Amino acid sequence: MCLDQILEVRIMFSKTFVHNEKRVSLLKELIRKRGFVKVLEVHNGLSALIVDNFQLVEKGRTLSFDGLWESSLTDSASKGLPDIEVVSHDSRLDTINQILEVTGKPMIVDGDTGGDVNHFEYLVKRLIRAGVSMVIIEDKVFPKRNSLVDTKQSLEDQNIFAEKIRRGVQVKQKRAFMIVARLESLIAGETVADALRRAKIFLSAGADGIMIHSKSSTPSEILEFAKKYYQLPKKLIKNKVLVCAPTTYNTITADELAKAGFQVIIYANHMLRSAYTAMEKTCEIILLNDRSFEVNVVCGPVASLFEVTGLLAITQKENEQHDKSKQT
Ligand code: SPV
Ligand code: MG
Repeated sequence: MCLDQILEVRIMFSKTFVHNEKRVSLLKELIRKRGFVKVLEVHNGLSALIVDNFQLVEKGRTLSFDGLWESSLTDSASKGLPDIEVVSHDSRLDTINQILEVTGKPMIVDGDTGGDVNHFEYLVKRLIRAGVSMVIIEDKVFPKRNSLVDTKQSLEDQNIFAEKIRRGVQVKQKRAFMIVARLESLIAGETVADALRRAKIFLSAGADGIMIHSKSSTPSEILEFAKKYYQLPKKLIKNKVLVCAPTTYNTITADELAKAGFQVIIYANHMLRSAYTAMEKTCEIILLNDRSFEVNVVCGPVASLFEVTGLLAITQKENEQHDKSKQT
């Protein structure tokens, strides 16, 4: 789609309050209703407000993201730290709560390895209490390394990981909260067959779905996985969700991924990557020109920040109040 086809960009700053109990089940309801959901990465209150509010009206259709991805990579990077599980669950929950406080869309949390089984039980309870809809944990050894970095990746023992899933499922009971097992076989240089074998084990342990991850530049291996996944016994995959994060294989569209059977499509790091580039450009332009005039082209007006954070609405009310008191 090209930008000149876009008829209208709407930013709706409706801060609707969503009760946590209701919010947990929002994602499951959306998947049931729409068939698949598009989820974008957020890393703080502001990035989340943008994704939560952004709407495009194109050819009479309203386009928007369905949910928020709280990424370990971008949460860590926002704190100036590497994506190696060095950011504690407490610190992650600070970011998660910051985002949930100002938004209304369902959230998927990147739970890294989940820690050990006991840590994972606590994490599940804390995420449900916070209002999160889904946690995805990856079958790597703690402390994991980001999947896109060029290093040796160590897969967790399948039985240890299956036990982690089982214990998480016991804690969440029958709630709409989802626990998804992320397969890192392809990241670790293993085969699609290995990923499928692990998928069967983790689904049997009660996982609500599978995320197949890949850092290939083409979608062929995740498409092959999806095809074979849907040949697994029906009772194993009934009511389960299939998830992917098309970061490196990003020429495939969400529609094409949905047709291949993916119900959750995660754009995993794009809000922070684009902000990073804009911020570097800002440093460059101010230094080169010895003033900030030239940087206006990459900076939005401060009024955008006033509006998105609710300051405009507050001053409007205050001004109305002031006018009323002047009249009386
Ligand atoms: C993240 O966003 O932190 C992820 C996806 O886990 S990836 O960076 O591809 O590992
Ligand atoms: Mg991560």
